[in-house]
Amino acid sequence: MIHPSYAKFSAEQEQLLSRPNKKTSFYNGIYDRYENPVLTRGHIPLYWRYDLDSTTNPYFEERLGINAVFNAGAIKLDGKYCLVARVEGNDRKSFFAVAESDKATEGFRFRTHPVKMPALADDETNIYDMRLTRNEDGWIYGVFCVEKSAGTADLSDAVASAGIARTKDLTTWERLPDLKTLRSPQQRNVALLPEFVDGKYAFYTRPMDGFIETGSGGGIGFGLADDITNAVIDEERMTSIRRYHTITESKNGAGATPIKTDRGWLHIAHGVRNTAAGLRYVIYCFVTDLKDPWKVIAEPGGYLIAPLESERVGDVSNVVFTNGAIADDNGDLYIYYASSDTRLHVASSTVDRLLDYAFNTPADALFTAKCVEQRCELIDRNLALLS
Ligand code: M1P
Repeated sequence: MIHPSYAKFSAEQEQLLSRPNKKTSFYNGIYDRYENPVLTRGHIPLYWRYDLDSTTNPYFEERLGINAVFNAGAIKLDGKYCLVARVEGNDRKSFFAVAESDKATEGFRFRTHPVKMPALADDETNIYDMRLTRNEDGWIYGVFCVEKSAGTADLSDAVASAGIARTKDLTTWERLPDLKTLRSPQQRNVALLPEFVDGKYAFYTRPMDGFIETGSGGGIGFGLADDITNAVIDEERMTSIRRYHTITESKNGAGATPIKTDRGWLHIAHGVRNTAAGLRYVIYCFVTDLKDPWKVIAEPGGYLIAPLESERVGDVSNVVFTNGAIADDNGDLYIYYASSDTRLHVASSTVDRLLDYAFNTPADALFTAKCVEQRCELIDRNLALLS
């Protein structure tokens, strides 16, 4: 018999799932923020968490709790906005789950089951942060982080690599061998380009010496693989690089799968700097050349999105992170970003607006004196206009 509490909690959840989402008063002319997150742990179906049977669960206790729902890959499929979210159980293990909606900013509901991603080995401890790419070979690819223990005395020492799987419907996945990067020991934040480059599969990578520290990894890399069923990258060329005293000083990484525009590949990535309060993650933007997609042709200084107000607090505070965005055919753009490794939000803009931002925002001048010159030039032009 179904526990009597189920009806009450189910009705409460329905209110959450069906609530409308409005733009906030936040303004910068570049994008809009929304009042509510689009996915939280409260969106997870009750039947994933509770044993609904009152005989086996008389106290209606949560049996398999969910800690957080965040970093989601995004794609439009059969007219629906689809998110492949990182769902983290109370046991700290992450898995993927598809939530979909007819609208980009509200109404997301999870499919009946999480993704049963085939594992390649018994020691794959954790998988997370999928980037979704509709590739010109006809498949939808998911590229994600696969984490294993390094097997050393330090239990937090782990090894990260880029897992690859493909699908047509986001439910059934064919797992392919992990990406091999011959010159980088570890990888995270890898994204596949929708188009071939020189007839090869093109990946944005993030070379890392260790699990947390990128070490000699200088930024976001780019490499080509002949065969997706045995993807091997030899040389990684640098694209957007880390720089001293910028938002990417500690590390950076590809975010949403790059979006093709008339002016270049639009990237919405993340940058990390260290502070006395720990790492601070922000989202930034750059554009690469259509023909030579490793060449950065525009990179505005500073961040596009930084953690704001309640976004600043969560399991890993002071973090915004994106691995999914959807550009509609009419040019509307939705950036799905998570805050503090806890919940998922949306920001809306248009491709044209972001390109205007990318090409017309001054690059980071790198030195205070030059940054002041940059600002005074803006002030003087405005004062002349105002006088
Ligand atoms: O905790 C913040 C983020 O840390 C990692 O990103 P990066 O590899 O750039 O440090 C990822 O684990 C990401 O999922 C997480 O949001």
